[in-house]
Order: sequence, then structure tokens, then C-alpha cells
Amino acid sequence: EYQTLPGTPKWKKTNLTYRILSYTSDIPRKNVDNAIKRALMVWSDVTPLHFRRVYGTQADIEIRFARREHGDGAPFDGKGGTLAHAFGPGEGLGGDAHFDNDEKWSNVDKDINLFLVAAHEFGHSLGLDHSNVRGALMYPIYSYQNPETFKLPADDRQGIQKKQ
Ligand code: TQI
Ligand code: CA
Ligand code: ZN
Ligand code: ZN
Repeated sequence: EYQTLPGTPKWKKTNLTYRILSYTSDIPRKNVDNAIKRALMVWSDVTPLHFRRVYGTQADIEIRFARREHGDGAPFDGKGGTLAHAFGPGEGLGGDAHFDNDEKWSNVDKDINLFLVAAHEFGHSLGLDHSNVRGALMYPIYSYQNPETFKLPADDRQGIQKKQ
């Protein structure tokens, strides 16, 4: 069963903005942009939410690749261990998603698939915590699925829909 983050935080608007502030050099920028866009679509497809990319201005969901200490008191840990983290709905760091730049990112079934991890992180950005349903996107164990044929599991869909 899905869980919501402590306090069940929610966005109080349906039009959310996102901004990509830094990149990994493992894959071309275009592929990063695309993986992020499709990971957000996983959620906008099943909710009233809309995501719009902005440039050079603050966004609700700020996306960064960073390593070690990166200014939020939750340092990354080098290659392995934590891959990424995200903050639940709210002001400031709220909604933001950070990816560990010491990981090897990819857009295929090799290393760490950016689309799958981003889709999971955006679940947190929207207020979902981990699910105990094996196979759910919010289940806390990484398992590769083909991004081309990815379909949001029912448990995650129920979680995000009951929250809105
Ligand atoms: N990062 C953890 C995660 O996103 C960080 C975390 C733990 C967290 N508990 C949280 C974030 C509660 C928000 C709320 O789950 S991770 C996976 C998975 C990670 C793990 O690097 O361990 C994925 C990132 F599910 F595969 F284990 C992405 Cl998909
Ligand atoms: Ca790490
Ligand atoms: Zn961070
Ligand atoms: Zn998680």
C-alpha cells in the first residue's frame, strides 16, 4: 500500500513549474531533458497537474545534479548508496529533486536509469512516500523497467489520485 509523506503535504495549485539547473555529463543534455519531461508526464497523465519548464527563474521543482555536500544539509555519498533525493511539496527546497553526480546515469538498461529514478523522485516531490507493494514505482528498491513501455502501477496511481 502507498504512503504519503508525514503531514500529507500537497501542492495548492495544479500548474507547477520546473527548472533544470545542472546536468550529468554521462548522457547528452537532450536525453536528460527528455527523461525529466517523461518522468513528470508519468504523474501529469493521471492527475490534474501540469508541468511547465522555466529558464532562469525560480521554479516549484528545481532539479540539480550535484555531488557530496550541495547546500541542503543532506550530502550525497559518492558512487553507490544514495542515488537521488527529493523534498515533498512546499516552499523553498519543497518539491526539489537532486541527483548524485557521482553515479553513472544512463537512458538504457545499464548503470542507473535516469527516467526511472526521476519518476520515483517526482513521486516524493508530489507528496508520496514509499509503498510496500513490490513492483510499485514508490517501492524502495530499484528495479529496471523499459522506459518506452513504462506504465504507472495501480498502487502509485491510487496514491497520487487520493491525495489530490
Ligand atoms: N534515495 C532515497 C529515495 O528517494 C532517499 C529517501 C529515502 C527519501 N527515504 C525517503 C526521499 C523519503 C524522500 C522521502 O527513496 S535513493 C530508489 C529505489 C533512491 C532509491 O537514492 O535511495 C529510487 C532513489 F526506489 F529504487 F530504491 C530512487 Cl527509484
Ligand atoms: Ca551515491
Ligand atoms: Zn540535495
Ligand atoms: Zn524514495
